[in-house]
Amino acid sequence: PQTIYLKDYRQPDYWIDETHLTFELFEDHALVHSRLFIRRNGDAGLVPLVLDGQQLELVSVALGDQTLAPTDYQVDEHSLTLHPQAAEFELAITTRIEPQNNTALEGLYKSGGMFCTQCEAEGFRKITYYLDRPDVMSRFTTTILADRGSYPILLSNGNLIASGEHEGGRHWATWEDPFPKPSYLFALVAGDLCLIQDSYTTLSGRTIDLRIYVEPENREQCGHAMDSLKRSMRWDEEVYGREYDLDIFMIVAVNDFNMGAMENKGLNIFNSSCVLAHPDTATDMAFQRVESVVAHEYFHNWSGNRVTCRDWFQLSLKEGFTVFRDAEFSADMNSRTVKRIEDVTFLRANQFAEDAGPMAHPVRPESYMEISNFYTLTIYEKGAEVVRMLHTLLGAEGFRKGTDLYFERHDGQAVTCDDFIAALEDANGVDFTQFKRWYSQAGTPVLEVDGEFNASSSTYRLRCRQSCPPTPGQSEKLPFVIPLRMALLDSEGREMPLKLAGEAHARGNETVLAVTEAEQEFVFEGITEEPLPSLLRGFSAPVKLVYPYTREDRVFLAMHDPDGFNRWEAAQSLAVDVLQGLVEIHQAGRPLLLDQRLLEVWRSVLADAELDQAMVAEILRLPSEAYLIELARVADVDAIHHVREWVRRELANALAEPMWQRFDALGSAAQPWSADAASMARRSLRNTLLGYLMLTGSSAAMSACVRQFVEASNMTDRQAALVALVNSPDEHQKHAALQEFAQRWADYPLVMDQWFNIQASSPLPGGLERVQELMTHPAFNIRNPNKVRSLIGAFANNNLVNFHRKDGAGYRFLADRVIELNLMNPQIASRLVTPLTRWRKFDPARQEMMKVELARILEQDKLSPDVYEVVSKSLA
Ligand code: BAL
Ligand code: ZN
Repeated sequence: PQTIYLKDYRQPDYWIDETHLTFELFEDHALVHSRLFIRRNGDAGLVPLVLDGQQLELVSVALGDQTLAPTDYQVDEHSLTLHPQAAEFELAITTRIEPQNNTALEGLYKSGGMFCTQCEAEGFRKITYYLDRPDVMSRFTTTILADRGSYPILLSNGNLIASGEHEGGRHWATWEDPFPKPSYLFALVAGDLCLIQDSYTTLSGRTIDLRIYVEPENREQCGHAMDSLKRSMRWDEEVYGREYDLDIFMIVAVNDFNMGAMENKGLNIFNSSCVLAHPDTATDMAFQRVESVVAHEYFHNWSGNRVTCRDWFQLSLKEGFTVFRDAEFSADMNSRTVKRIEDVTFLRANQFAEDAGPMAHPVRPESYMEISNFYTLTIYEKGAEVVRMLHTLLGAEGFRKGTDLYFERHDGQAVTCDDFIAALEDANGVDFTQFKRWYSQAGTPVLEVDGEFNASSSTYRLRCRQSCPPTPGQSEKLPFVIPLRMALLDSEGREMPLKLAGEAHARGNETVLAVTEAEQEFVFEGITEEPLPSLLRGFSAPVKLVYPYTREDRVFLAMHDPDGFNRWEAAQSLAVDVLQGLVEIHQAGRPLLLDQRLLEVWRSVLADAELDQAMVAEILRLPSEAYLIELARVADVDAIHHVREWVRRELANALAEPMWQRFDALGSAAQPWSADAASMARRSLRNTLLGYLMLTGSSAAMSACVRQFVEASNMTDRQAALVALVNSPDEHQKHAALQEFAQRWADYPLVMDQWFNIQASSPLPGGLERVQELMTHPAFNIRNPNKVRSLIGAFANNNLVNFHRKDGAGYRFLADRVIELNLMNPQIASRLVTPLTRWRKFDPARQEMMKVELARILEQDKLSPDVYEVVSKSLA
């Protein structure tokens, strides 16, 4: 495959002002008729028109009123080239496609009995020949013609302007979208769907028709998505001044979908896992995911659709910004601190690993082979961190001034990350030239800090040193702008007033320092006792902070830091330090002994009745194996797993009594379910405690767990009990619970996804054999991405001891699945291969086995560009 470079960007030779599409849908094919009104760009002279197109059968082409002969144009695997003479003309093309055979789920395909589309990034070219690039924005009118019995619902972007009957039991509908848009935002749905309808009145008084379409059996599971949508609409009006623009907003849930959801103009198409939520079938985590994905896609209407990307290198322009927006929305709807903890935990375990791996790339990449491979944690999550830093540096008000200007200046345009920054700069009179290195330099910066107290001058000197490890194609990095939110704590844990030497004004008790140099000092005045710094509060920059805290310091911060996030961070880092120390002891073959300080912090948090219950749960959870692997230079998976499990058991045994007390005080899983944050927090803490108590092996814990499994009023509690049973040594209880669960929920694919996931993630021995057997289960289907993720993905990403088993069978299994999926669904295949690409993290024997599997994949005939890019780069 070819490499595409940002530096080669140039405007298209032609624009498409209007796009008129007619889809004739049949069971064994579809005909797509397009009529395009095309205009040459500027006075480029006579240039060929090269339209993108893949896997299309070209039926006819007409330029103006003249049908072209095959000698008038050239067709190859990727394009159709024409030679128009006029500067403005009408082009009519008919293509034939086979949606029922489209297993890649890109373009027009069938999911169950319905037709649907996924066009981002380059799926539209699998529907018809087109200038399939985001800077070509066109007004779309779409007519769909299909059998009325099988496809009573016909949807596309914009407003329904006409519909009617057709011969042979068929019917048609025409939709018109008044907003020019790139082809990646095109959508079509045809199916037998039921409608859940509501309405929303905007701040300016317009009434919007809100519609969620799902398969009839899912009708009862849409209330939460609808509520989330209305809350998102209100929030975007209040926080960003953005109102919805069409009169109708539709969401359609489909079962087979490569991503979470897609923000097509006025017609969002969702993976059913991100729409459906009912307390009987969905966990609290699923409820929160639905809320955040609904919000994310809705927010794209402005950050993505009204203002879109000039080219795919700018993907984070819309994705990073929109993830930041949805994270702030979720923080406002739920607990801000807990949301931040969850996001930071995810970022550090996963995006940091990406930044340290062979696919590391800047937030604005400079090249790619297959753009689908760049829907990454770096573009999304790190991109959101970059926007968050801008928000931190400008303050909420300054940031809002900047986004107002951005939306006003660029409405209806396809723009770049530089345009976004320029709007923030211009609205605030600041210069972000250096800051922009966050867009161009890959890798996770390391921020080393130390402090020196001088009693005689009453000063405290904070020394900062930043560096960034080399990443592919970037050996040297220039200093970043790192916003360092911090405070200084006295011996009672109180924040000290901050005044920097050389500054006229004091900065209050908390401040944001801008670290801009490779080495930089900040001197605080009027400091009369040795302080303990509370650094990088709220994770104010996506960096690795290194400060020479002792374990006592961490204990102190975990108990006393007034900042909730940093209290959690101190407890986590204490646990990391303890776990890393024990891994070394275990490797040396010496007996393990638990640092009592960790125990005391856990005991005190457990007894803290003031602390939000969700926070207690977050603090009690130990750092994940994935995070410990990310932190290790050479990760000893077996030792990490052994030590972490040992510490969990030690904590459970030592704290069993207070854990029981707290557990009992939190009520029962049988009590009626409620969606509010306090109830979710209660369930979260109760289930964290249940997990610990089950490790004691006591019969009391087992009966509490079994009772919870049987009596739970909701899926969160039932599933937590199932996880604990599946991971317990009691084979009888485990099998009984698994069987009961599978029988009860056999008709609920999303619940069965959880059933697969729980078993695939269980670290007990024999994990690979379990997964292989589950692949033959009737509910498993390798063509369904949710099933692949919940069984194969969960095994390779969450079940690290089993995946990395010493004989390499886990690697071989994953490579076989990647090969199986390579042609069937290249996007899913290329995502699935990620764990193998991290081979550099492991011991030489495992490295070798992982590389052998990667090489075996690379040798396959007909490797998709998606898989080729990831595998070849990881071996380079
Ligand atoms: N644009 C792809 C799906 C999403 O990020 O919303
Ligand atoms: Zn998005």
